[in-house]
Amino acid sequence: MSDGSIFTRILKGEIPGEVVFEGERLFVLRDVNPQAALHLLIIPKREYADVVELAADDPALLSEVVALAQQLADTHSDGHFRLIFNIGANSGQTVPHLHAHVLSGDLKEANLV
Ligand code: DGP
Repeated sequence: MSDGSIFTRILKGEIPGEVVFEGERLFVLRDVNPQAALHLLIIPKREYADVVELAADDPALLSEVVALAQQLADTHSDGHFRLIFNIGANSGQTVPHLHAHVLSGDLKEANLV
């Protein structure tokens, strides 16, 4: 068993989870507790704690996250989406391995923030 985050362990197949996409530096999981018709998590393989750390270290990878979010929304939904990063436990971050929530579907009435 590795000592990676829960997301890393899913990517390695050590625990169950649906890996929707795997690229060189990013992978995508379907959220286990979906808050919208489409709820995916974009996750850098490198275990950044949060998006502030990523933006400081590798802004190009942050741009890749945004572009991938659009691609996923185009492919799996209507191209419209919310991109949410929780930063810190008091914001609701429960997994300290950076992940971008991609939420899509009919979100107008959804109280997600
Ligand atoms: P956050 O609150 O921003 O840290 O979001 C963590 C998300 O991770 C939350 O929406 C649920 C999801 N999650 C937690 N554990 C698992 C898991 O084991 N598998 C999958 N697919 N998602 C998980």
